[in-house]
Amino acid sequence: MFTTLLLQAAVRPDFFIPKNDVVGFTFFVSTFALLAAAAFFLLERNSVPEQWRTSLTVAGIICLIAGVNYFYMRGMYLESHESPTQFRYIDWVLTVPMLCAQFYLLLSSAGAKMSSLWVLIIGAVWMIAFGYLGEISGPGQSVVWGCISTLGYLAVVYEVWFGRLGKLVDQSNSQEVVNAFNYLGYFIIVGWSIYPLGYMMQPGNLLSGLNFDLNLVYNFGDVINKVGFGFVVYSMARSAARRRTAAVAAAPPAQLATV
Ligand SMILES: *C/C=C(C)/C=C/C=C(C)/C=C/C1=C(C)CCCC1(C)C
Repeated sequence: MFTTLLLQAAVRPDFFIPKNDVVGFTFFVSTFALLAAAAFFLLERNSVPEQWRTSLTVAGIICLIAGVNYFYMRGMYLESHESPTQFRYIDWVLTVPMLCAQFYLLLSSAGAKMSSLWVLIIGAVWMIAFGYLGEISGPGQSVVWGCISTLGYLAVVYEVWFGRLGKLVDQSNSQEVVNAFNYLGYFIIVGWSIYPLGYMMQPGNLLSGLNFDLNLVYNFGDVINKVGFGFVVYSMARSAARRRTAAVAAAPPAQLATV
């Protein structure tokens, strides 16, 4: 495997990133950031309380899928300098529903319903499917598809902040679950809004005048959101573990069973 990589590097000039290719460089950096994060979350899995492990595994797999996908996107981009649109949307259609599942996993022991998970997944798939149509439809139509896509985005935001999930988290008695849920909720409002900005930089769309490569925006957004989501889960899980240790140390033996 490694020798094949070295051989490829030797015979294929496009394997190297030309100087001044900023976009190519962000494909490269994103690949390694995502793969490193995947390794970290998966290796740390057993260092957090049991209740958080599935969430951490899911975070690791999200980064792994995206990291492998970025490896291919990087290659395609360096060879053709075209946007690897199909690859990107295939990645999103897998990983965004998995990011949505993180909300459900956090609250599943508190009684979250499968139907909430379906609202999130259908909203996310809707958003991505119509966004894809907008990216392949050519200038002139991408604004309309973008608006239709945004309805799916709003459905996800609504379900998390104002729908059943948002109400359920108010009743949770774990400070870490509440914090994790709120941070992830901010990620979908602030972090995810990076993507429509990138989308609007397409020719014929609202921000095309900026003359900015949308890949730069998407590459940045993917690392922030995928690694960020995992990091929120990881740090809240660690804080739950610390609080538990402190409680065990402070409690007289007879109370241990209730900690
Ligand atoms: C890891 C990948 C993530 C979190 C991707 C998220 C993608 C979006 C939030 C995309 C949103 C879009 C709109 C809201 C309208 C225009 C089309 C999209 C698909 C770029």
